[in-house]
Amino acid sequence: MTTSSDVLALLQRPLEPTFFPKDDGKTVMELPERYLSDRYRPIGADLQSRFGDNVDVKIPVRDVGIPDIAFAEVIDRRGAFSVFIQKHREIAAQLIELFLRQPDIPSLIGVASYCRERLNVYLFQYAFAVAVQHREDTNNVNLPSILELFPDHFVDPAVFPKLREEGRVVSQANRVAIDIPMNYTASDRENEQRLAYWREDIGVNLHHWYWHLVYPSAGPMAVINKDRRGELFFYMHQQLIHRYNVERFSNRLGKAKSFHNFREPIAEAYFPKMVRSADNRAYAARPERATMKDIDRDVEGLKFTISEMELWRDRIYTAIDSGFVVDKSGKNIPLDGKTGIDILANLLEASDLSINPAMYGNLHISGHIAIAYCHDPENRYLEPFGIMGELSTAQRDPSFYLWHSFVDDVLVRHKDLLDPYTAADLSFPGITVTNLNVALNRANVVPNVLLTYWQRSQVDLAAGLDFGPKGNVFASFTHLQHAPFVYNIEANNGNRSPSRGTVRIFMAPKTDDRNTILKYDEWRRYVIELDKFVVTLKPGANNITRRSNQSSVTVAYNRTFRQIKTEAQIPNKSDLEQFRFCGCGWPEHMLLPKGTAEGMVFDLFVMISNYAGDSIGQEFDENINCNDSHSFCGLRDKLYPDARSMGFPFDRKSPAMVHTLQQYMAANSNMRATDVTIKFRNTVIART
Ligand code: CUO
Repeated sequence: MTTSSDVLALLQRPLEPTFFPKDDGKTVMELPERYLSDRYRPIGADLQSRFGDNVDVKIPVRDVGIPDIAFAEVIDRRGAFSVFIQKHREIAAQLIELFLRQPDIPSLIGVASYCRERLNVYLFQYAFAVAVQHREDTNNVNLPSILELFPDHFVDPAVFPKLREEGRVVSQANRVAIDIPMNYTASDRENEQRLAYWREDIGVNLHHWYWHLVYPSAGPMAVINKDRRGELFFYMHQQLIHRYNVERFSNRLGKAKSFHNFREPIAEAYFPKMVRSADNRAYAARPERATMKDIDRDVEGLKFTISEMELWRDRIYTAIDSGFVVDKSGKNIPLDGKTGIDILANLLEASDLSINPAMYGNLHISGHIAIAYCHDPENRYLEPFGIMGELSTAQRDPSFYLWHSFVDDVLVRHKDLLDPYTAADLSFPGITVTNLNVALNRANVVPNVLLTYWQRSQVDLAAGLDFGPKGNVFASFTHLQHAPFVYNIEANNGNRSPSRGTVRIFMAPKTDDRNTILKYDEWRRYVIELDKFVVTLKPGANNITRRSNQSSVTVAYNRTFRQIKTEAQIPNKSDLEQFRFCGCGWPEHMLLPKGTAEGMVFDLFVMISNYAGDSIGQEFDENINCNDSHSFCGLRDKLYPDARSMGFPFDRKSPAMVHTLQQYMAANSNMRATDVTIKFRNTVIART
């Protein structure tokens, strides 16, 4: 096990040279002279004495020889990097492999130090973080948040000069937080701007980045071949789309259109106003009605046509409609109700697990790429990719939701061909949910009314300000928040012995943006998961209470926004555990949709399913080791902790005679729903 300070030192201030003092000047990495870059090697002795004195900790870096990293040096050190670009993805995979191969920590630090001085800054940070996340001997490392490494990917760049000024001019005790404005990408003339608070939320984008870091699409098999990976790609992104559409209804906007006609102009513009800090170049903007074009860019090795994308799309439709895919050897592989979605999602994404890339291509990633380069498909203007080309920024752009609605529609086409669940799948003999309500976590409240509002929070961005000030500099930002609440579920167990079951809690709006009642089959496409947990019901009456912040979907605020901290800064060991690499999970502050000022009505649905059908024969404690966000992120090094298909029971069509949720629930006493109103109060409350 590492002490982690060496690993952390490599993950701070990515644009500063490795020998430059870290931890506010207290730590210095002592590099073998031949590891210094060409610029600094001739003046190595001078640098070591300038920066090596007056520090508390010197970390000697082992000379492990000169690793062959020519394969990775082809990406410009300060240029753009994205795992959506196949060439970049392959290079990252090779680099991850190199880091994983190192027999011990000193060798890892040695090789990584050499790479850090020479390789693309984003590539290095990504590959090193994936390796640290997946190595046994580094799994105690509390990785810094990507927000603090690359704040340029997450916040308005206009704040950086102000943060630098505050940090340089004002002493630590007198510094004030610099405000990141809420609305800076468009005015209210643009309807899509009503959703900017959601798309540009820092936590939402961090979650997406972490999810793909935990579930890379390329790399060594040990890293990518995780239990039900494809299915989780489908389900997590489907939930993003459901949540986004529900949020649109809250803001009186219709659902995002599915982008299935690749020749159609993209109605929505997006002007990101973001700047890559590595080279100070702006991300390209996309005007209204831009179209995807054939991509032919030598520099990234990208070459494909829209016709090819159409061909892949149509082959995937054919596979779904005929119920099987064709593997590399020409064999038909059936798409059954259990593994079909996993196979399809992996080939549509496409991850390295695709069953036949030659046949089904690389559809989802090509969509990201074609949109991201629609301003410069042939590199005529030497422009790098736009906002859709990168995991940490893609969700800011309205086009993300058009594209992923298409991806979701394709996969739902398969789901809709499966037989409805049987009575045996859905029922839980002897179990009746007799009552259900939610209430705010405070005295004298009206049940089934939930509350949302704006909250102002702060985050320390000092660690990401390369060559920036010492100490902390805080930025404040405003985000959606909800008042904490509690679910109260009463269930009767008519059996003679205790029964184990899984409580599944979902919510979906009763009406769309125009106040039209949603029929059951549409309603199903807006269901958002709120929580899932296992209970044991004793014979007779049971009262189950569950707090909203225990959700299996979310991670707590301090985990989404955790700061770089070393063991020395966190004396309490259990706190350190908390700060481990657990960034994956929907941000807690976004658990609920915004609702409306007058109150928006939702169906809150609860089902207690029979554990006999849920169990995968693996126990886990949801309260330890980042296990609490398993719905979207699974469990580290374990099986996905639910045998049912993800999204159960709403992932499949119901029998044709079902038109309402009430009809759907009628035969199942283990289900219950209640109306819940979400009221939005347009006030800003500071986080205490
Ligand atoms: Cu996460 Cu397209 O897969 O953005």
